[in-house]
Amino acid sequence: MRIILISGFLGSGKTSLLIQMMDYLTRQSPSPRIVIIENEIGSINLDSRMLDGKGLTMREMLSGCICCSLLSNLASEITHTAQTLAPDLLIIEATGMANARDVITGIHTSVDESLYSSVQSIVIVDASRLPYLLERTPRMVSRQLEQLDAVLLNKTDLVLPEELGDVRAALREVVPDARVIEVSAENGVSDESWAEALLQTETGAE
Ligand SMILES: Nc1nc2c(ncn2[C@@H]2O[C@H](COP(=O)(O)OP(=O)(O)OP(=O)(O)O)[C@@H](O)[C@H]2O)c(=O)[nH]1
Ligand SMILES: [Mg+2]
Repeated sequence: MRIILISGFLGSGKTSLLIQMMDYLTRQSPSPRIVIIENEIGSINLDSRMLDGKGLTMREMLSGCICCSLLSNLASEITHTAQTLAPDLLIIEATGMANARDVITGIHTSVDESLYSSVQSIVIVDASRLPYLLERTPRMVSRQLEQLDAVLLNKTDLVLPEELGDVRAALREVVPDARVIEVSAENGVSDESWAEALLQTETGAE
């Protein structure tokens, strides 16, 4: 079982992108065995009816944040999912509060490593708000970008082409070596972008 963690600021587009990722994955393999853990009550909700019949199962953890109060529940949920459903892929959408590093450290320390093959971290960044957030809460931004395999720089449709270079450069200052993929959930994400975002690399425990 491979695990993908999707995190990023409140409203950055996690659920919108997750829905499109499901569409991509179901086109790649017609009945993928995927379980989604939603730790979100967001503006766009994943409707379990959208997932029925596609080999997708959703589990919700809505009473707190998986990076802190629900971290041990997350570990039990992952363990239970692996032992009962044994999907090929487990995707976790974290709350806007969560730092990928905390969640991943929790998984590495509390879930038996024989139950999963890798943990990938994809962080969603809202391109239209990044300059503001970097000015107001730079430490929070860098905390959120601490442990990742790819950044999806989303909402590029809201940024003027002449301003996108500055946003890109500002992001690069925080994560110089990260794999950054520029996307817009609004305009649709290309298969090439998904292939690049989902390239298998593993985020190790630190
Ligand atoms: N213009 C534009 N709007 C977007 C894009 N992606 C998401 N949105 C909008 O941004 C809002 C938040 O999107 P969500 O997908 O719910 O974001 P989220 O990160 O899951 O939000 P929370 O779960 O509340 O943290 C919605 O109104 C989306 O329609 C994008 O690429 N461009
Ligand atoms: Mg959401």
